[in-house]
Amino acid sequence: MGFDAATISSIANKLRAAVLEMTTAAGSGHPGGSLSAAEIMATLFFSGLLHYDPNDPTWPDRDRFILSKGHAAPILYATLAQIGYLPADELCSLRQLDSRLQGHPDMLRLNSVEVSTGSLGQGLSVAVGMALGLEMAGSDSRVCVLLGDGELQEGQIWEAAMYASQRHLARLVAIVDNNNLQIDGDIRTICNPHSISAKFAAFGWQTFGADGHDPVSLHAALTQAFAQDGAPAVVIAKTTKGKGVSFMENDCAWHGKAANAEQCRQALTELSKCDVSHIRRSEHDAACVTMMKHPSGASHARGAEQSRYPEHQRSNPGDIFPLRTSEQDAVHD
Ligand SMILES: Cc1ncc(C[n+]2csc(CCOP(=O)(O)OP(=O)(O)O)c2C)c(N)n1
Ligand SMILES: [Mg+2]
Repeated sequence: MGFDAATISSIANKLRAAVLEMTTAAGSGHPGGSLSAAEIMATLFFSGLLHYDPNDPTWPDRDRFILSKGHAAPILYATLAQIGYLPADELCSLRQLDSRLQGHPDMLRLNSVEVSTGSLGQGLSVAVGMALGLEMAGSDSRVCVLLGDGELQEGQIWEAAMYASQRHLARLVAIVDNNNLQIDGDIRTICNPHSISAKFAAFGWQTFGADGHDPVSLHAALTQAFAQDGAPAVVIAKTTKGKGVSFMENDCAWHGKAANAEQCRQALTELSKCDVSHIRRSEHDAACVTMMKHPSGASHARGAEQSRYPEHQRSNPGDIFPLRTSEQDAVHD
């Protein structure tokens, strides 16, 4: 799997469409910070940067990914479905009682989730421990962790950052989704973490900047970060919260609120210019998601821990949604 910017943009928008549909179907969830991370996730997972086995999420030599901003679970689940670790139609079960796809990632329900997250600030500490453990075991695996910029207000982040450089954890790479919004406003007016790169540099990290919606920029920064020797690295990706949906962009009202069916239709149309006529209303006024139904018609068992979804029932990479879009640019740090 090599890097191709157009493919990454296309996959990012498929992931966005999945985020919108699953949160609308659930009637709740976190679209804003999921949409801002779409290119980050697509570039990490679908350009050959992260090493993993699409047939085995527990492959011992895999690189580890931790979604420290666990409220963005929808973009993680969409990515896992795109890899083939989840059947696409399971995405419809987001936030349902006994679903494997809880509102925040649960490693006890889903073996492709490395760490349960949702309590902000903890993911980097877990990543540091994981990177140290892997190094001590003689492993070459990397540990990547995605942080929110509001999350950087947690003191635990900086304890972990300090210890990572103390231990020269060069195979640890953090990415900050720098959308400049948190749950209830602009990070700069609530508790300003800027300059993010100067802070990480002061803690002994190698720092890189990227336009978080430009796969070329992201891929270049991540490649440099992955090549670091002797120190952990952070990529500060400038993004727009709600990216790709005009009425969600830069509006923290969409941090933790799902679109209704009509808004979802509009969003999908904006995203893809694709035919959304096959998205139908459910009884609950949710946009449910015929295009997420798996071609095999196979259903998934809810509630029980499942092993890896059988290969013959998986959708092919690039198959989740018939979407395509071009993307523009981003903002700040
Ligand atoms: C320890 C903790 N405090 C508060 C929350 C509630 N909360 C969930 S998301 C969020 C804002 C996060 O902002 P940011 O990290 O910038 O995320 P993004 O903009 O990427 O969605 C808050 C305060 C939480 N999940 N954990
Ligand atoms: Mg933010």
